[in-house]
Amino acid sequence: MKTFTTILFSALCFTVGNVHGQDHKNVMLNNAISFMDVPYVAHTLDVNDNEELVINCDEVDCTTFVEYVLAMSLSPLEDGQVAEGDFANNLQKIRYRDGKIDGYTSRLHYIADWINNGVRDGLIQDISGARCTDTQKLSISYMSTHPQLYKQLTNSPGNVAKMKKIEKALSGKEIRYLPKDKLPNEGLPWINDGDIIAITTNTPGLDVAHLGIAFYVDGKLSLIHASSKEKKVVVSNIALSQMLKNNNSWTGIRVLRMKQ
Ligand code: 2YP
Repeated sequence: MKTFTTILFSALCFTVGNVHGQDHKNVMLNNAISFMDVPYVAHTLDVNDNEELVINCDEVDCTTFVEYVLAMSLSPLEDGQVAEGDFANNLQKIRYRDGKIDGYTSRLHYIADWINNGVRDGLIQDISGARCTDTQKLSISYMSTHPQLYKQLTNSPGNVAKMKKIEKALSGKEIRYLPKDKLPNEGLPWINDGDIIAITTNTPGLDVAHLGIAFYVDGKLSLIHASSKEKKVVVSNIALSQMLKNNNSWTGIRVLRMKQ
C-alpha cells in the first residue's frame, strides 16, 4: 500500500481546471489556471523528518506548482475528476528519481535532474533540446556549498556527501537552451500554451532559478507561476522576455512539454 502524507489535501489537486469560464483545449494550461491565487509557500516538502510524498495543493512554490499541474494533466479523468491514486503515482514519478522515494537525496532537487528523469520516464519532452542550438555546460554545486539553506543538509554530512555525488554526475553535461536575447515579447511558434518554462541562471552552482507555465495573453508570451514576490500564483503582467531582461541573473529558458 503506497503511503503518502496528505497535508491540507485539497480537492484542487483533482478538479481539472475549468475556471474563469476558460475552457482551454490545453489541459496543462487549464490546470495551471485552476491554481490562480493559491498562496506561495516555500519548503512545503520539508515538513517531515523522513522523506515522504507530500501533496499540498493549497500552498505552492514555483516547483511544486508545476509538479502538481503536470501530475494532474498526466492523470486520466474519471467524470471530470482526477483519480487520487493516479495523481499520487504520477507525482511520485515526477518528483523522485525513477519514481522511487529513498531519502532526501532521491528527490530531484535540481531541475536538470528533474528534466532528465521526466524525459527518461516518458513524462515530458525537451522541446528546447530539439529546437535550440545554444548550449551551456552544467556546473552544479549550489546545495552542497550552501547546506545551511537546506534543513536536511544542515546537520547531515551524509546527505551533503550524497548531494555532492549527484552534483558531480550532473556537472559537465551540455544542455540546449534559448538565451534571453532570442526570446521576443510575442514568444515563438514552437513555444505552446501550457509548456513548462525553466528559467536558467548564472548563479554559481545552480542551473535553473525559477519555473512556470507558458501562457499567451493578448499576443505576448506571459508566465503563470507561483511568485515569491506576489506571494501567490499569478499570470505575469509583463512578457516573459521582459521578466528575463529585468533580472540580471536570469540567462534564458528551457522549454519542456508534457507527453500526451
Ligand atoms: C527547489 O528549488 C529545491 C528543492 O530542494 C525543492 O533549491 C534547489 C536547488 N532545489 O524540493 C523544490 C521544491 O520546494 O524547490 C527551486 C527554487 O525555486 C523556488 C522554489 C521558487 O522560485 O519558487 C528550483 O530550483 C527551481 O528553481 C530553483 C530555485 N532554487 C534556488 O534558487 C536555490
